[in-house]
This record gives sequence, structure tokens and C-alpha cells, in this order.
Amino acid sequence: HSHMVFQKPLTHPLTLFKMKLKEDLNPMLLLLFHLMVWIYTFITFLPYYLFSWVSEPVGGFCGTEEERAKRAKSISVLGCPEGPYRAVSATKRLVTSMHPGVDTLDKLFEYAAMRSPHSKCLGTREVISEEDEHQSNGKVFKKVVLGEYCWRSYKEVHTAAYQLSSGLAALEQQPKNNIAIFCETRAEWFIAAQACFMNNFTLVTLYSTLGGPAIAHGLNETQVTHVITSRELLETKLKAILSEVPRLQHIIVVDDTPTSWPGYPHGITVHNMAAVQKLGAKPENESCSKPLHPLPSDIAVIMYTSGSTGIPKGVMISHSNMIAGITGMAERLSYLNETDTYIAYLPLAHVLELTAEHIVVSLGFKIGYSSPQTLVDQSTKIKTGSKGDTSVLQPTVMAAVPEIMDRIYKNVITKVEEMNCVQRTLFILAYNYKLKQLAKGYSTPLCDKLVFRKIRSLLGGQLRVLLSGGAPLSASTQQFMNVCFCCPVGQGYGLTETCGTGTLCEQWDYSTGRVGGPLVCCEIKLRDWVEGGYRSKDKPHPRGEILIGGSNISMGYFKNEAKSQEDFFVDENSQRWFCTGDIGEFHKDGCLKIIDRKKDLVKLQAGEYVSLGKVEAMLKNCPLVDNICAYANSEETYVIGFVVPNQKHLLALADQYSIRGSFEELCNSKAMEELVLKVITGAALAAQLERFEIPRKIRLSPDPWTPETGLVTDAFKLKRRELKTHYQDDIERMYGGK
Ligand SMILES: *[C@@H]1O[C@H](CO)[C@@H](O)[C@H](O)[C@H]1NC(C)=O
Ligand SMILES: *[C@@H]1O[C@H](CO)[C@@H](O)[C@H](O)[C@H]1NC(C)=O
Ligand SMILES: *[C@@H]1O[C@H](CO)[C@@H](O)[C@H](O)[C@H]1NC(C)=O
Ligand SMILES: CC(=O)N[C@H]1CO[C@H](CO)[C@@H](O)[C@@H]1O
Ligand SMILES: CC(=O)N[C@H]1CO[C@H](CO)[C@@H](O)[C@@H]1O
Repeated sequence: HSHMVFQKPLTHPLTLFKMKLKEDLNPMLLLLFHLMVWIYTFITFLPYYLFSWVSEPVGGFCGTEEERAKRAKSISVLGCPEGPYRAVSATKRLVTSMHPGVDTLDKLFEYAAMRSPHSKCLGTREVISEEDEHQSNGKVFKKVVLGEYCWRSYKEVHTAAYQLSSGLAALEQQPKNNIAIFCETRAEWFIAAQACFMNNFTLVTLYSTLGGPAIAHGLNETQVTHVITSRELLETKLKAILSEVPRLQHIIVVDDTPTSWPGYPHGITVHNMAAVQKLGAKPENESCSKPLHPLPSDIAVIMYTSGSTGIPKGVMISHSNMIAGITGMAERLSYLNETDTYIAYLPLAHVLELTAEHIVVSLGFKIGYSSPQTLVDQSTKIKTGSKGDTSVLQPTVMAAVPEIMDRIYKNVITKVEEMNCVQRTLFILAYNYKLKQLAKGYSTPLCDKLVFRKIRSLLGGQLRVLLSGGAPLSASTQQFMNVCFCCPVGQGYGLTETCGTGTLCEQWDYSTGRVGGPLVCCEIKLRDWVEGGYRSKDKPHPRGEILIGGSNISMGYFKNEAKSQEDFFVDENSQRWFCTGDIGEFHKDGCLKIIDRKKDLVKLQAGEYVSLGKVEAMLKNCPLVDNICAYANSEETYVIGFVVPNQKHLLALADQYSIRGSFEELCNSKAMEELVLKVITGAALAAQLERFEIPRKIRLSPDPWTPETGLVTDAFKLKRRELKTHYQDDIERMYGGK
């Protein structure tokens, strides 16, 4: 059987529209559209043609986008199919730092603060009002009205961090002790991190969505005495586990109010961050804490990853690891400059967000803080009629996990379905026209202005690049973002263990499903995985498990030598490597494509191998499916699935077959299960899945899987073990046990 995962073309939802449209297409409209496009292209092409030979192409950037796309991004330095592959500009030597002498994170921020002290650095919106909105079903939603962004300059942030660092030292935070940050993404998080780096305090990061036992485990294992947190997390999560963290002495709360904290156990003091900064600003304390600058080999962060299985693991990341990772990514994003704006809303405890914010510092632009609940005008916490963060900030750079883009995509598609015939025809014509032009390397300014401007304004209207990481992005969603948001989606691949780095697509690479070539700071090898049937000798592309090596590879897992030995190794040139467990293939142009995951492969009773990840990726493109987890057991002969259906589409389907009931009732109905299974099977066959790969039975779940439910990670990756436990009864039922 074949392992050619993710390679077959997916049926794009818009092609379905196109088929429907053929019947009711107005020929006049079509003619008019083509005429308009032709005239516009002619008018804009002429000056371009006349002037194109005047401006000299810049070295390395010459040629049309089409030519550039053909050029190799990386090559195998020894010429073997298994690699190692390196970026073309780094074949002789991997690049480990961007600014000379800047080899630790504290030096990086100091460098940025010296270079442009008065530039805007961190921005936060002020809260104008807060109110409770009562829903008809008795639920209460908190809604906020937010004002403009208030900015702090690089110099102000540096001073704030310096004072906090001195203040923490005055509170007897010792240079050799770890210190934890357990907080939502906000400016104070970033300032606190800089404060720690300055004084060689090792920072321990924990996701704010982790459960109590996991947090206690992390805090206990790292033996922290000081924790920086927010008022909300202190009251909802931390307070309950204080007895399990006996070493804890000081809690620093980033909020301003209240200023006194009664009712905490003996031996624990709670401080406001502002008070600690004030303490640090006193001359007697400032002088007593002579900063102990870290060395590049010192550990900067112990990052706990929620992982898709078991208790969280702490990954030890040194300053040199971080600097190399930032350098690698910043090199590929070097077209960004001080005029850009980054919107920060992903968890800062996630390596993607932490490196992204440091890239901003490294390139010298500004960070505006946001949150998933206030991101756009329609977000849950934004009061109807007031503005979301993207509208106010108008960011030019944004990072997103595929889950968020999938949601945007499905929303817009639903809107398109609701349009009248003329509007829809225009939209689809423009969409397909632009798709074709992009493939050829041309832009379509007229379509962008007339058709896509409104969609683009959803995210502020100024986006220049969208960075995507954390999980594979489906080809249809990527194309949709390329077309409708008029900006490239830079898909990347990296893990916490590799400091977020590995590969990143180039700005003008519009090919889908691929994650680009290796960054200049690392190299990639493919290792044969014989059981899975992947070998570097495979044709047409070499395939195998992805190994990433370079100075960006982290030092291993905290207090877990056995696991570190298993996943990391050092080669004969004393370079560290990490074995990712992901399966990839290298294309002719040196781009990597992730095609499978070792852990997701299950052998069915009859001996067929099923890649659960591949099945899920295919079926997620089905509009009826919001999320899906495929499950298979080696003692059984078929695959089953847990499905979170799309509410709107499920209700429509029920309506079509005159099945009545609330969304929840429909999800529990046997008849609906059969209907959805029929639709999914159709979609799976259209996507050319093998018969044995298609779920034979499914369970519909009315509740979406969010990180809070513990069923997915913060990057919305499925936690298979937790899902299995959660649906144990259903598994038994579907396999005929009950
Ligand atoms: C920084 O702290 C680590 C322990 O966390 C210690 O081993 C190292 O020597 C310190 N670095 C300096 C330059 O003092
Ligand atoms: C905390 O760590 C100690 C050892 O350092 C261990 O004995 C104890 O069981 C741990 N407690 C929790 C709640 O994990
Ligand atoms: C920054 O980039 C923008 C967009 O590419 C460009 O228009 C501007 O001139 C650049 N500014 C500087 C100072 O390089
Ligand atoms: C370590 C140290 O010297 N801390 C001092 C910081 O300032 C406060 C208030 O002046 C003193 O009480 C601390 O002893
Ligand atoms: C911390 C770490 O792993 N450092 C390594 C980075 O890579 C260079 C060579 O590429 C090694 O010499 C370092 O030990």
C-alpha cells in the first residue's frame, strides 16, 4: 500500500461552488469581468514593463517570483538523499547570531534599546469599560470596550525590566534559582522575562491552560521560590495548589489592584509588580544587585510543553539556542523593518510566540498585545459595535495556529454562501482568477481592491505576512488566506526542542502543504524508518524521519536524562541533533514537506497501516467537520472517529432530512450519525483515501475541543490519550463491545 500522504489534490470547496455556478452563470457578467481584468492588466503592465529594466535587481533577490520559486532553497551538502540539507546561503557554515557580539537574550534587548531608544516597543489597550451581558439562556458574558493602544518605548521597557530585576534580587531571588512565569500573554510577561535574562535567573514557563496537577508538577520539579502571575490565574488556579509547592515564598502579581493580599498561607507573600519595581528603583537596592550577566551556554528558559501525551516535560533552552533560533527566522523575515507592527495573542509560554516577539525586538519594530477573546470585532469579549484589536492596531505581521485560520476560513465561506447570485459569482470568479495569477507569480491589485478588501479588513487590512506553525495547515485554508487576505502565509516547522526553528517558507512561495527550506541556523537529515516504509532512497522524493541539528537544538529535558538520551544525540562533530518523530520528504527545490508522524501510525488487525493524522487532515477539509480525531486499535479491523460537527452545516443537514432537535440532541441521534458518516465517507473517497482508512463508525460531539477541556494542546493538537479516555464508552460501543 502507499504512504503518499497529503499529496493527492484535495477537492477544494470553491471548486464545488464552481460546479454549482456553471448552471446559473450569467454570460454577460463573465464577459464583463474578463474584459475589466484584461484592461486593468494592460494598463498596469505597461508602466511595469517600461520601468522594470531601470531598477537594478538586488543581489540574491533577482528574477521574477516565478524564477525565484524555481530556485533551490536548500541542498544536500554531501549530495546524499538523506542529507544533511542546509539553506543555500549557509552551506559552508551555519549562522548562529545576527548582530556581532550579541550572543545572549539580555544583550539582544540591550542592543535594541541602544539602537532605537525612543521607538515604540510594547503596546497595550486601556480598558474603558467592562460590563456583563446577560444571554437569553441565563449565561453571562463579560464584554469590554477598549481604547487606543498605549505604547512604551524600548528605553522605557528596558528601564522597567531593570527595576524589576533589581527588585526581584532584593526579594532574595538568587541568580542560581529558577523563577516561574505563569501568566497570560501581555506586556508584563515580556518585561518580566527580560528582567530574568538580565540577572541570569532561569525562567520556567508554564501554559496558563494547564491543569492543577501539571502546574504543581512543573513548579515543584524546578523548585521555584518566586512566581510571576496574574490576579486571575492566582485566584482560579494557583491558590488551590499552594500546599503542593512547599518551596514557594513570593508571588508577584502583574495587575495593579488590589494592593494588599490577605488570606495567604504563612510563609507566602504576595506583591504587586509595580511595588517590586519601586523596590528595585531604590538606589541602595540597585547597587546591591550587580547584574550577573548570563553566558551563552547558560539556560535561559525551561519551557514546559503540554505535549500530546502524559505529564508536561521541561525543555531546557540556552541563550545560544534562542539566539540561533531567532537569527534563523529573522533572516528569512528580513524584509520586515521598523515600520512594521506585530500582534501578540498566542500564549507566550509557546516557543513560537516567544521567538516571534524576540524577532520583533531583533528587527526593531513594535508589539501590540491582544488576546484570542478580543482579537477581531466579532470576538467574544468585544462589546458589539466597538472595535477589536486588529481593527485598532492594524498589524502587518501576525502568527497564527492553523486552527484559528481554519475558523476564519469556514466563517468566510459561510458568508459567501449567503451572498446573492451576482455577488457570489463575482467572488468566485475573482478567487479563481487570483489563484491562477498567484501560481504564475503575478499580483492582482484590482481584485484585491474590489473584492477582497472587505475580508482583508477583518484582520486590520494591513497584513504583510502571516506566520503559521504548530500543526500542518491544510492546502485549501492556506490558499484561501493567500487569496483573501492578500498576503503570503509563511508556513514553518519547528518544535520546542529545536527552539521553534527548523524550516520556514519564503515570502513569495505560494506552494501549499510545504513548510519551506531549512533556516540558516540548522540542518536537516532524513533517517530511514523501515517499519513505516519510508526510506531516503524512495522515489521521486527522499523520505524519512526528520532529524534537526545545529546550535539551535536545546540542551534536553529537565531532570529527565532517559528521555533526553532517547530523543537527542551528539554527532562526531559534537553537534546536537533532535529526532522529531515526524516523517518528511525533501522536494527537488530543497523544500520540506511533512507527510506523517511516527506515533500516529496504527497497524490494523489485517496488517494495513493507517496514518491517523493523514485521515484527519483529509476529513477536516469537509465543511461539515469542525474537528475530528481518528482512532484505531490493532486488535480491530477498522478505524473509528470522534467528530465535532459544524453546527450550521449539521443543522442544515438535519433540516434536509426533516430530523428535529437541538444541536445537542442531533449529535446524540443515531440517524444523524449515519447521515454524517455518509457525507464523510463521500468526502474521504473523493480525497482518495483507501477503504480501510475511512472511519466505519463515528461519534458526534456537541462540545468543541479547546485547550481548557484538556483534549487538545494549546496549539490545538489532539491529545490522543486524553481523547481515548474521554470517549472510552463510545469506543467500546463502536467496536461492538457494548
Ligand atoms: C547562571 O546561572 C547558572 C545556574 O542557573 C549558573 O550555572 C551559571 O554559572 C550562571 N552564569 C554566570 C555567568 O554566573
Ligand atoms: C515535589 O517534589 C518532591 C521532591 O523534590 C517530591 O517528593 C514530592 O512528591 C513532589 N510533590 C508533588 C506534589 O509533586
Ligand atoms: C520598510 O518596509 C516598507 C515596506 O516594504 C518600505 O516601504 C519602507 O521604505 C521600509 N522602511 C525602511 C526604513 O527601510
Ligand atoms: C537586598 C537589599 O539591600 N534590600 C533592601 C532594598 O531596599 C529596602 C528598602 O529600602 C531595604 O529594606 C532592603 O533591605
Ligand atoms: C548549546 C549547544 O547545543 N551548543 C552547540 C551549538 O552548536 C555548536 C556547533 O554547531 C556546538 O559546538 C555547541 O556545543
